[in-house]
Amino acid sequence: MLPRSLRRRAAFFAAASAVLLAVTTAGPTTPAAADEEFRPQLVTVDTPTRADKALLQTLGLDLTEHAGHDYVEVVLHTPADLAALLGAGLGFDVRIPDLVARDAENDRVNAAYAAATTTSPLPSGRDAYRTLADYNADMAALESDHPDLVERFALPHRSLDGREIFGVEIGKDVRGPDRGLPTFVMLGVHHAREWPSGEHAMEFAVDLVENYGSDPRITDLVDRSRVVVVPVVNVDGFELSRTDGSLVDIREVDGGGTATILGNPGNAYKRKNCRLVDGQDTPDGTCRLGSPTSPGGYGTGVDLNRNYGGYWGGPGASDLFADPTYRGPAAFSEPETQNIRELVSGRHVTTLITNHTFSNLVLRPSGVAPDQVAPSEGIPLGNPFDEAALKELGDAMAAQNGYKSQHAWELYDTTGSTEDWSYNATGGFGYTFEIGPDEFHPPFPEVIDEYLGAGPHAGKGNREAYLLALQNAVDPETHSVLTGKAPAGATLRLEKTVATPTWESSIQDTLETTMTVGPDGRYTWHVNPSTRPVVKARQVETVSGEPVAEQSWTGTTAPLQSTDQEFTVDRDADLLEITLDWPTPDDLDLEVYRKNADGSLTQAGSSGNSVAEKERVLLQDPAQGTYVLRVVNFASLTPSWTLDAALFEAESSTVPGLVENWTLSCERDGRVLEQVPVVVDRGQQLRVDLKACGRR
Ligand code: 0X9
Ligand code: ZN
Repeated sequence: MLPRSLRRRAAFFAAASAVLLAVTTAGPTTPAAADEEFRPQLVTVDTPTRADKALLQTLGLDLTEHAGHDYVEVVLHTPADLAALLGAGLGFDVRIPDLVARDAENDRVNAAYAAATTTSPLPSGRDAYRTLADYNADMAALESDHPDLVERFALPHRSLDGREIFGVEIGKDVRGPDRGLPTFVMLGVHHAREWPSGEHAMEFAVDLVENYGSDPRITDLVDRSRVVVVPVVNVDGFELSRTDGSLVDIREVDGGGTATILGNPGNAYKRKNCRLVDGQDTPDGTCRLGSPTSPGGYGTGVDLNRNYGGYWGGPGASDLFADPTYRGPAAFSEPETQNIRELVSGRHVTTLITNHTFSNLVLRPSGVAPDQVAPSEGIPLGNPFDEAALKELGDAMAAQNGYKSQHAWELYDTTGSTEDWSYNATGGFGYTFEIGPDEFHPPFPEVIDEYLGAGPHAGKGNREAYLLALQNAVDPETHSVLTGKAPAGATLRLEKTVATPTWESSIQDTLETTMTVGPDGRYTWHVNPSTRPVVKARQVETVSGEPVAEQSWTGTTAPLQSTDQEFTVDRDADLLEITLDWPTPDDLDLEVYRKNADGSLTQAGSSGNSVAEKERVLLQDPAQGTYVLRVVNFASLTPSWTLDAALFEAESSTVPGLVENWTLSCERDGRVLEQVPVVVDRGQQLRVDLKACGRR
């Protein structure tokens, strides 16, 4: 998704041009002439409050499901739609000024590229987006061409519309017994319209398989791991978006009628899954028909990236079925998320990447800011226990693809996302990649550039970022290792049943994995730590009392201008809080920089809330020195403001944590012969000999 500051930078200009258009249509221009100039367009409407959203819903506009807590993307079909939006007084910016032209242009570029290309530089050589059938055929071919290295498998649950969902497992002697190697999981297309997310997952699978045996680095990584790729998690939604997706301007077909261009038949921008009626099963094969109240399927469905268990039901996820971020009636209510839950619960997934589009981001947990309190826990969330290591890998991957590495919550709040569950439940590292700068499914050549890297990132790109993730997955320093003696051929089982916090209560997760002891009577098992990070001792910072230093300014800043103030931090403090306030429902932003010795500036923080929300930047442990506080006016007409900088001392307290154990069992001929509790930390190697298991 588009970063907010960018959206709103566009907002000022868009609002200005919209006003111009309104003036033109009110003048001598005939309505017919105005209609000719108008093109169906996608706009982003600012809806910072529930009241704004409610107001927007009364206007009879075609709301798409691309929305967040403070905005909704809306298709404007006619000048009357635009007038309705202007009349309501909601701020908005134009995202795609001519949707039909944009889609036709993408089709044209894709067709031209495919026609001019025999094989692309991608590992598969493909020159066009896959369909669902292409994915399934490619996975089947990968398996039949490399039967010792690739196993295609169906996930346990069919999709709502009745489709099988496939993945591939890649590993040396992949059909042989499980020998306790760590698993790397790569996912794509949770959101139907995000086609590049599946392409990159599939290309990575092909890349590993095609280069196994010839590229020493890839050979080593594959020998030391099992790689599981599920390129299309939301098969139903993807099939609709991919094959029923051409935007057709129905007004040209039905002589200027009222049919919506996206509603019939275009599912190009579908996001969610194929739940048609909340809480009811979707009869197989009916999704394409959609629901009469939801042309094209925009309103219906569960957002799979809000349906996982990690803090499910909290901020950044809607409880309204028609909303784009509908979380579902319960955590893991959908077969598509159950599939991934079972996959991750049945292996030691030490690193996971879930791909999305767009915004060029590498996102790491958590989905909610550290000062928020989940009612289920009653204390601030804090940073993830492994923040330093999560950041290190996130930054390293972002250096390959040129994306921005950040906490997921810095984009916007989310709960119930894939890695917020997988990390909380298992401790395995998880990341969301937001591929590409500005479109859900851009022209195909962009998909190639993002995978292989272009410009300064040529030869790196997501390919190299994924290889770093796989390297992390096999690195014993980032997980735990159990070794020891056990009878050859015995089955070892590691099990743990835990309560994973949702926002208001918890769900029960059972993690259960097995491996088979090799013929030499020794085993090495790469596992996730026994204690989950979410229950480890937590460092909580609370600000006590009055600021130890404070300074205030007032001023005015003209539209599109900015004003700088300097503030010096002259002592050790725990927190620097900078707030910006203004009297009207306008839009100012705040940027904070550190002033370097040579006078240059390094950004230390920024706050770009939507219209009517005030701005606040918090810097933890601010270094001493001079800071430049910049008030930026994007769209305010009455630009007077108050700026305040305050330095605080905080009290740090440790909330005690839990120690959890795995239960390790040794089984022969289906009988449990030995069972021991095992406590093992991240980075630790523990020897557990299972001697009793060998006795008759
Ligand atoms: O909103 C989402 O689900 C993701 N963006 S998208 O445009 N692909 O829909 C971002 C999710 C970020 N949050 C976490 N990964 N926790
Ligand atoms: Zn997405």
